[in-house]
Amino acid sequence: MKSKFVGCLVGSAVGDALGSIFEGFWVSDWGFDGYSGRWTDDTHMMIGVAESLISCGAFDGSHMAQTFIKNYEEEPWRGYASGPPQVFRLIKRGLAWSEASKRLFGGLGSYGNGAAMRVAPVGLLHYDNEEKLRSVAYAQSQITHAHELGMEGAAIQAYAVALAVKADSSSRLDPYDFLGKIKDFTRSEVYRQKIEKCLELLNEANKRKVSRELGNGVEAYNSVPAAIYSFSRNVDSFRDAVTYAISLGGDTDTIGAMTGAISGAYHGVEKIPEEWKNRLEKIDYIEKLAEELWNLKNKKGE
Ligand code: R7I
Ligand code: MG
Ligand code: MG
Repeated sequence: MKSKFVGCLVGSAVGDALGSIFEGFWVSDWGFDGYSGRWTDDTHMMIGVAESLISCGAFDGSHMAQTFIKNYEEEPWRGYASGPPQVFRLIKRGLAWSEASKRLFGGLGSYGNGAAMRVAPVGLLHYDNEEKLRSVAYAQSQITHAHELGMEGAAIQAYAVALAVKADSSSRLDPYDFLGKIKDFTRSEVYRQKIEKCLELLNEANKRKVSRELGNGVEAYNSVPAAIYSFSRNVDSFRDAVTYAISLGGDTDTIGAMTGAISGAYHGVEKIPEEWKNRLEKIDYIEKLAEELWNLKNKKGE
């Protein structure tokens, strides 16, 4: 199980670093020659989630918001979208962590995938408590993504990580069963329909059709389903799952990161290709955070 915790966070960072080579492009004829192991805001914020959970021993919204702000100010060049830095400025001006994000996008908050791309540590810490997982996934979203579709995307991604970490990878996971559980978990009609499409498309060979129907964009509902699908149709291999995810095009670093988190949680860190781990930026620190989450989980036993 510890190897699955480490595989989840390392897998997420690897997917981000690989996918960032292609972010925003339609990928048809491609390779990973440009891989440097450098990751983007997706991993930077996932690290922030893990750091805050470990340091507080549980979710603390104010502390997590301050952790995001500190990390952002140290390395603002990681490729952040426009929303989170605006929220950070509002919080620094004195708004509460739970209020600032509601000011964005006409008062509804963001439905970008920023809350889902970083949520993996929540899926690990609360893998065995569905309601706790849901409430903490929503709460960590609220710091930057108040829109219900942004929050729901994060909850579904956390739940997918939880299912993957619980599954025994020595007996093959049934993708229909996996997708069925996620469909039952979601409270959103938008996501329910997307997960139904994932089920329908499991044997679809045409990638353009897959990305057209599931989406591959920066909106949470256009990228979380694509990541869950990429894992589901490539259950047997971390390499295949992440490569497939990135080949869907669009928001490739984020779909890669979310697929990598689920697949890494399923297979464990040993199954992530060495050539991808070798060059991964700050892999020792990411592994340490995963081990600390593992220790926290066992200390709490909840
Ligand atoms: O969600 P967020 O952190 O962005 C994450 C993405 C990932 O691809 C990262 O790799 C990084 O590149 O950025 O940042 P937000 O700014 O909250 O949301 C991303 C984008 O989604 C916004 O800049 C908008 O273009 C769009 N968006 C919306 N558009 C209209 N109305 C998000 N919410 C809305 C909305 O309510
Ligand atoms: Mg990014
Ligand atoms: Mg992205």
